[in-house]
This record gives sequence, C-alpha cells and structure tokens, in this order.
Amino acid sequence: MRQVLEDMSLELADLLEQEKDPGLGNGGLGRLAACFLDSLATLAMPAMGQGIRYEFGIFHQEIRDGRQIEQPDEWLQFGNPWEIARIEDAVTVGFGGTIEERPDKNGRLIARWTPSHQVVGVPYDTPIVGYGNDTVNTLRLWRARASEEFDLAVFNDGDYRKAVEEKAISESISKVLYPNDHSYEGKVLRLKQQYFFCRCAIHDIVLRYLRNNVTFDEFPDKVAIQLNDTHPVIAVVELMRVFLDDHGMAWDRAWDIVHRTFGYTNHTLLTEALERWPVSMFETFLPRHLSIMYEINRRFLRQVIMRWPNDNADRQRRMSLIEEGKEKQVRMANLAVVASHKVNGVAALHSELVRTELLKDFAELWPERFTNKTNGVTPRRWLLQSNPRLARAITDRIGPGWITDLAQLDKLVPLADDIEFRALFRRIKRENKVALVRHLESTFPLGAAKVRFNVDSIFDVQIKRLHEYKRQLLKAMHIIALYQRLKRDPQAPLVPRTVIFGGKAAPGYAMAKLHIKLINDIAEVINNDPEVGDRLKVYFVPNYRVSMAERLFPASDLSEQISTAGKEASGTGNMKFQMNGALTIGTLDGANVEIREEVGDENFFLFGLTAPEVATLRSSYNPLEYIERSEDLKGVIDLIASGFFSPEQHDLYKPIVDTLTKNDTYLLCADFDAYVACQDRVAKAYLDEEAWARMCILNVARSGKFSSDRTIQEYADEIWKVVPVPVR
Ligand code: 8GP
Repeated sequence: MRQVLEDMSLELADLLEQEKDPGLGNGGLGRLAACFLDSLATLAMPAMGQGIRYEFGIFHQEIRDGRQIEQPDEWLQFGNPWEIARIEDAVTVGFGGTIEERPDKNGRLIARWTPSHQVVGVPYDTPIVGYGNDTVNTLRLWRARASEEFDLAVFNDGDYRKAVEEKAISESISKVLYPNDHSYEGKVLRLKQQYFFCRCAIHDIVLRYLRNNVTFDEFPDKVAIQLNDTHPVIAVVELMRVFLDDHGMAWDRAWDIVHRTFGYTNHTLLTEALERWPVSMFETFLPRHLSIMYEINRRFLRQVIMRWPNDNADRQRRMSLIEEGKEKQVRMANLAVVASHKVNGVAALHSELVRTELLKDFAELWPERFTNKTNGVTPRRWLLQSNPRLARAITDRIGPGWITDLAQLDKLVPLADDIEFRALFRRIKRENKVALVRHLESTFPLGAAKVRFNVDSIFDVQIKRLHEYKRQLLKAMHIIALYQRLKRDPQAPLVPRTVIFGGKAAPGYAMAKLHIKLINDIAEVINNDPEVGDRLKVYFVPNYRVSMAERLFPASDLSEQISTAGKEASGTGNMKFQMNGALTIGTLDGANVEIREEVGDENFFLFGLTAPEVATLRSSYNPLEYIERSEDLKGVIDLIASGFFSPEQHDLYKPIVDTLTKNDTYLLCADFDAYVACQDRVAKAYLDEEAWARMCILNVARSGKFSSDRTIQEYADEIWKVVPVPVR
C-alpha cells in the first residue's frame, strides 16, 4: 500500500488522516463495545454487534472564545468504503396501531398487532477482522428508510408535499445520535430508535436461528444476547412478541427461552441515567409491547409477594416494572433484571454497589443472577497501533506474544530495573510527547501553536466526557492553586507541568459547558503570564475523539482518574493510560481499585474519600467547613468568584462558586486538600526520573488484566457459554 501510494507521490499517513472517526457513540460505553468486537474476532468467537447507523454521529466540538460550539458530524459526507449495504436483508418495523385478540384453533387467544405506520430497516455490515487469525465477524448497523408501499400509497393520494415530508419523518429515525452521556432523555424519537434497531436485530437473530433449526428448543443454547445497558432492553419484549404472536408459543415456554437467552450489563449507578419511559408513550407507539410488559410485571409481582408474603406494599412498589405517580413510567432497568439470567457491573466495586444498593431488592430475590465483569480495552488499538514505538520496544524484549495474550507483559517486570530499558522508555515517551505537540500545533494554528509547550514538563492529562462527577473542576482548581503559589512567590520551586484536558459536554448540560469555559479562561491567563513562563501550561484539546485519544495516551505522564468515589462505574481511559506507561492519580473508584491492586500501592497516587466514607459524610456534609479550614481552597474559590478569569463578566462563574459553597454534590471541597497534597507527591516523584521510569514500566508490565480479551473470555465462559469457532 505504502509503495503504491509513493509511486503516486502520496503518503499513507496523510491518506489515513483523511478518514473521519465513526463517532457512533458518546463515550466509554460505546468505545467498550468497539473493544469487545475486536476481542471477539481475535478470540474467534462467533459474535455480531447490532446497532444504529447514525447519519450524524457525536457532534463535532469547536472552541470559540473558550466556549463549546457544536457542529454536525457529517462523517458520511464522502462515503464510507468499509460498509456493505445488505438490501436483501431489510426488515419492516411497525409503530402505533391496534391490537385484536382472536382464538386460535385450540381456543387460545392470539394477539394480532396491526401497526398504523411502518418503516424499513436496512442493514449495513462492517467487517470486524480478528488479529492474526482468519475470523471476520460483522458489525451490523441499521438505517431507517421509508417503505416502498408507504411511498406508493401516500404519493398516489396526490399530496406530494405531505408525502415527501412523511418520508423524511420515517428516515429521521436513524438520523442522529443523542449526544447525552449519563443522562436520560424521554424523547419519542429516542424510543423509536431503540425499538427500531431491536426489532431489526431480533428479526435477524431469529431468522438466522431458523436457517438451521426447526423448533426453538435449542434457542438459548445457540443464541446469547447481551444487553449493553438499558437502551436495547425493549428487545426482550420484542422476542416475547415474536414467540407469542408470530410463532404461537405458550407464555411459559416463551419466557423460559427469553430468560435463558438474555444477559444485562449495567454501566452506571447515576440514577439520572436510568431509563424510564412514560407508559403513555408505549400506549401510542408500542401498544402490543406495553400489554406484554404488563403481563411480565403481573407474573413477576406475584413472585415478589410469594417470596415476601408479610412485607407491606413498599417492596412491591420499589420492584415493580411500572413506577406509579402523576405520570406512570416503565423502569427499563427493572425489566432488564427480571428478564435476564445474569446481571453484571463493569468493575468489582461497581458490581458490588449494583448488588447492595442500586438493585438490592432484586439481588435478595435472585442472588445467583448478580456477577462482575471488569472492563478491559483492546491492546491492538490502544498499544500496538497507537504507540508503535513502545510496542516495538516491548516486542524486541519479550516477543510478540503479548499482542494476543496481554498477561505476557509481566515479562517486563525485571526490565524495570534495567537502566538501558528505562532510558529507552524515557526516550520513547519524549518522542511521543514531541509528536503530539507537533500534531496539536499544526492542527490548531490559533490555539495550540500559541501555547509553547514544554515537552520536559509533566504531561498531566484528563480526557473524558465532561461531567460534574468526573470532577474536571477539581483539576482546574488544582491549577489555580499552583498558579497562586507562583504568584505569591515567583521563585517558588515548581516542577513544570502541562495540563491537557479534552472532552465533550452534552449540549444541554450548562454546568459542564461552563466548566469548559472556565478551563479555557484559566489557560488564557496562565499561558500568557510571563512570570509563569514554561513552568505551567494549560490546554483544552478541541473535539476529543478516538483518533485524538490515540495520540494523547502514548504522550501522557499522569492519568487523572479523580471521580467522586462510588460514581465512576469502571473507566477504561484509566487502563489505556496505564498500558502506555502513564502513572495514575486517582480515587478508589471503578477500575482504579483493581489497577492499584495490580500495580501495587507504591506505583499509584491515591487520594480522597472512599465510597463508604462518601456515603457516611453525605448526610452531614457542609463544604463551608472545609473552605474555612483550607487557605488554598479558600484562595481558589475567591479568585474564581472575584471575576479574575472572566474580566468581561465578573459574575460569569457564580453558578460554579454557588455549587462549590452550597451544593457541592460531588464533594470537591472535601477532597481538595488531599488532592493537592497528592499532586505535590507526584511532582516530587517526577524529579527522580529513574524512579519515575521504573514505576511507569511496572505499570505497563502489570496491565495484562485490563485486556478486553480477558473480559470477553469471562463473558464467554460464565454468561454466554460460547467457545471459539476458528475458521481453520
Ligand atoms: C460508562 C461508565 O461511566 C464508565 O465508567 C465505564 O467505563 C463505561 O460505561 C463502560 O462500561 N457508562 C456510561 O457511559 C453510561 O452509563 N451511560 C449512560 C447512558 C447509560
């Protein structure tokens, strides 16, 4: 390829740069699914991904005047050569309409759903190629088209304008990804998106099964469906509907098969992210599904009563699939648990909290259902491809086995004490930093090019979606504290630092967007203060995405994983940093706990309250007590409040100051001093470059657990009962 392009005076690297990221997810949840597909193919597992082929993926983020501006992501503008439209596999999807019940020949009532309108799902297949084997799996994404019969009918009515309009409405279903991460939005179009792709996927799965089977007896042995959070949970009801209405199956048998087929993965404890659809919406768009859900609920509540005959109605109210109230709602997480034979969280701590808090009642009823599957990331993308220098160095020393068996990285442990290998590691890290800076400077001539980065400083990096629980604001406050130290005493010793942020805020999340503005305003002041020089730099990378992440992880020294304990389900960026030889500063949250266990306490910068401490503190928490006690903290908040960073509008950051002082839900004030003190330990450690390199190498060496190959093997063994099917 390289040769052919050279003959045409083109560079492969330049060509690869042209390709747009398929940004078909929001953050960690979607990216995890992509890593899983890579691992499934590499492990030769017969598996398929199902989803929506959004015409517009996650918005493109621009930063203007320090603020986030959203632009449409036209990723299909120049076509997409990696997909194949399978027009012959199109599926019709109905909405609305009426249900009739008629007795069948045995006198049993069979429901007949006649939808009031239909759209067509057309699958687009992207091949997913295994590493070093002959497996090619499929990612099947569905696009919504108006149905041809529909076209004919409305166009013949003579109202051309209306017909075109309705066609556009049908096709709007797969138009755009909802850009919310961790927040629930009860929009009709979103419910339609969910049903649309679940209907298509279930149709596809059943059809494929029936190619080789006559009865459904073996369905759960041949098919496993994993629900990636609650967004596809309607698939449970759709499979029930297909069994009951299309195949005349009896309820108990249908339910038994469904139950043995589905597994459910929970990805967050934040209650604002838990999906609850208004019953009225189901009545309008999915009336048959609503009646099936009511029956599932009726039978389920009978079980609850039998198990706890003497409990008052409280438990039933908590566990019911239907939340009573002014507006009745269907609780999709409850439905997922009732329907699935296994329920898992995504890191040990998270799974424990799912079991003992979020879904406590259900875990009491069905303890055997609840398990953990700690997340992982694919080392092919996140080390081999993104960090070729380090990958080569590793392969030179221990051979290429690590690429498909990441546990082999532990062979690097002795090399942490090898002075030559440490020198090599440091050289590679520096080269990666230089390459990152070059890229940023050429991509952002008006932004990064003006910063004058110092590649010998600590590259201190926080890249993830903007969310209050992830506490980008805490990092920003640390920067202000360092700045005030320098201003108090310009000669103060300060280990040079470059703080890099990246991440998108949901367009409707005003507070998160204000945090972006504050970070950029802080950067403006600090980067242009001659007294600071190159000892402290701050940069917010616009439009953080996978292709940018691939350049950032290899160039990082310090990984910021500073969420309020108990809030980050797992994190996967934390694993990518570790694999690329960055050290973590973090709380005991999500997979940080397990990363620390692997690398050892002495190779991890721990600070902050633990999840149980957070829970205890909550009831009595008053941020003012912490502010009074800490001069640093008070100084930081006063400076923000003074309008120092927003001279054009002095009260711009009042919402942030008010939150910190009155409504500090994520306990920034409580953790601030510990965080700053821990950062001082980081800075001190960085000064001893030999010891630092040693720690970094040990982090890489002990990242084997966090391969998504390990995670997928666990899902395969313990939930899906699936074994590899090698092509040869
Ligand atoms: C994310 C978690 O926040 C993150 O810790 C974890 O690593 C990742 O999932 C993969 O498991 N969760 C979500 O993105 C999420 O729950 N989104 C809400 C819309 C459900």
